[in-house]
Amino acid sequence: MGLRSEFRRARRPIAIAFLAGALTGLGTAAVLAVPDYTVSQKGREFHPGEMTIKRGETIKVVNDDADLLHHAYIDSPTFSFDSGDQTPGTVTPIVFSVAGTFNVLCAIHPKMLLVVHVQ
Ligand SMILES: [Cu+2]
Repeated sequence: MGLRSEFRRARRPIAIAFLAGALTGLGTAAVLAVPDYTVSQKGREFHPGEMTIKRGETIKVVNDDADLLHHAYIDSPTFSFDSGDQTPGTVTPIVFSVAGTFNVLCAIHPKMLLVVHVQ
């Protein structure tokens, strides 16, 4: 017991506080670097109905209907996707890894259409 143990005890909380600050900083940088593309499913429509992004970017499809189930899918020769059932409030990220123009459709509401241009 002496100076050395007092020093150790005091030092640990400072290290944890520093780490928390560093992680928060990283989180902010990641948010700034990645564009946030969000499409809302509401009233049996996608909002917006058309979007242009770059290859590798992600669109988050959000079921904003309070009482409707949706089911987003893409069926094209170069890129396919199937969300399964999207209950109200569900956020479905779709990563577009292939360039081209893709129709995102809803398996439950045939008139729902989101056109995505991937550059
Ligand atoms: Cu739908």
